[in-house]
Amino acid sequence: MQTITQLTPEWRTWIRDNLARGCAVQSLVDDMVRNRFDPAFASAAVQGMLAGLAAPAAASAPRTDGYAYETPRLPAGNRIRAADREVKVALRVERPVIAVLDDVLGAEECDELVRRAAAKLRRSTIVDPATGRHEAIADRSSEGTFFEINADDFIARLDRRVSALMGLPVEHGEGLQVLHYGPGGEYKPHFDFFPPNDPGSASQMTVGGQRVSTLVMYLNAVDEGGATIFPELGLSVLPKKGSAVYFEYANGRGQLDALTLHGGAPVLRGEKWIVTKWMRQRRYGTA
Ligand code: PD2
Ligand code: ZN
Repeated sequence: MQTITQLTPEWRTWIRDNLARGCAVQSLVDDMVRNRFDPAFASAAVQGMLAGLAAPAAASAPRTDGYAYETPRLPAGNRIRAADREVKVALRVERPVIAVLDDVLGAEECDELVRRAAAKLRRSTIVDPATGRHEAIADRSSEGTFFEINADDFIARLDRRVSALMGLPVEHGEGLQVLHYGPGGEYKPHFDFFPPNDPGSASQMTVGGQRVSTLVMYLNAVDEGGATIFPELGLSVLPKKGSAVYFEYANGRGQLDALTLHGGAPVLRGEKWIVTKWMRQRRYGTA
């Protein structure tokens, strides 16, 4: 049975009204699943709206759920000088803040990352919302591996470039994570921030605080499928070797943008390799 991974305006209103009435998150998720919603999507959607509602609404807040858009951390312009490389901006979305970027990595850099990662891939995990522990689940059918910040000259050069692009110091970054998806591999829609009401989030945020932005860089072109999807926007970014999609979801007030719900669509043919950088509010690494 095909499950639903998109919210209509009616469902948004239904979730918002019920949360405002004090209904339990799980009861809303259960109702949505009974109405054919994907369970992980329903949970992420309700948690995300709760995050938006719980955030203090500024008097000048431009959006109904209170997220105030500030100047993006990604530099302005058609081209961005990112440390040692000039990156081209192919697309910008203002609300939520998303950009598609070309030439973030050279072809040889992509191949080198794949070569290094292939030797030490492990089944990917997600953060269990209840415990904060990393668990392997069916929603994320990929394998991955991390590279410590500044692990060596090659990784340090990429960390510096990505930090310049994302407008935050290298030390705010988690180590680069390479992911590999085979045919059928996917990552169901989710938020990259830690939902404030999940019991497991606090332990994730003790070092570095909340995640604020993501850069997903594509290490190969996928034969069919494998787009990065933003279900709230109806936007699909197709993998292109060396290109990337950037999005940010936490502002200076600590509000979180639920419109950045996103996922990795199933790989229908071929394979997909990406490398991801997540930035934190504060210093995360020891670099
Ligand atoms: O593989 C992707 O395109 C993807 C999509 C959404 C990866 C992630 N999120 C992630 O690693 O957080
Ligand atoms: Zn993600």
